[in-house]
Amino acid sequence: MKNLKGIFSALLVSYNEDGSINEKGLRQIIRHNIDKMKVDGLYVGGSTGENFMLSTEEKKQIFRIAKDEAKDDVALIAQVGSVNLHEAVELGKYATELGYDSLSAVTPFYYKFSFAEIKNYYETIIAETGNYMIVYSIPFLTGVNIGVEQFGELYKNPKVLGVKFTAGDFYLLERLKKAYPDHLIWAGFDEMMLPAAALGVDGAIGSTFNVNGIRARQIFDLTRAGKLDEALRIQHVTNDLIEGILANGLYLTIKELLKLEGVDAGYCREPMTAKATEKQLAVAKELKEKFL
Ligand code: MN9
Repeated sequence: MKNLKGIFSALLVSYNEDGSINEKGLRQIIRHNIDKMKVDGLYVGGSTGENFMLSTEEKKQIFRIAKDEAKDDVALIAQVGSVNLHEAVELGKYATELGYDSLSAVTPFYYKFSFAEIKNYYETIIAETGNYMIVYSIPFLTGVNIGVEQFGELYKNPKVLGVKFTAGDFYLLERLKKAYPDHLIWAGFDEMMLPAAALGVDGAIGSTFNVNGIRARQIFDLTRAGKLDEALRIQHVTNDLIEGILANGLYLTIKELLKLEGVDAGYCREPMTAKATEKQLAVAKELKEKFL
């Protein structure tokens, strides 16, 4: 298995204006991440890929294109989680056959599933695919909170490598690192990378690395090396950029920034607003000039 530590872009997907996948654009985004942002890997099919608005076939198409373009250049994680467990298993088998280094699955959302149900969901995907699993915990979107002991329950399965931790609960993060030092944690909020790295996370998975991957690596490495002043200086610049991106529309703005870098990042997928307004384009240009 490839090394799964380090800096992973949560891969953006290029869509045409009608919402269909723009394969050429997607390939360009992948190349940009590997060749220019120098990421260690790609997290495919996550929130940033606008995955939860896609059909099963479209999700497979993206896994296929990403593997075909990235080949063995970087590590690949396939997010296959779905409220439809049958779909998650089908996608998990598909990505495993394609050669993805690990699967990841969002905690099942919408219904208030019990922990026993959540555990069964992960056990089923692992048993059916035989691949590794990274729990994708993102309570602010799913409403699902998993505690320290519950993580321990999930970690009893040796295939569970760790968690993509998209939360600002640094007490929980620290308790997890202490309780399960052999399990990996990937930080999920780019704007909080420094404190997460200070607490010993093993890597980070983020949307903004598609355009800000070089600074992200600097923050991570400097923090791990104990050079906190320097790391904080770069986190400040990064967060000025992220603040601008969030205020202007998250994925849409990152796509416009990529376009200004010559990457055909396309449109967003409805129900998200597909196309940037003139005002949003102007803000993206300002951000590009200031930060990229
Ligand atoms: O995968 C991303 N989470 C979401 C992680 O997009 C929901 C993050 O990279 C954030 O986009 C980023 C901005 O808040 O930290």
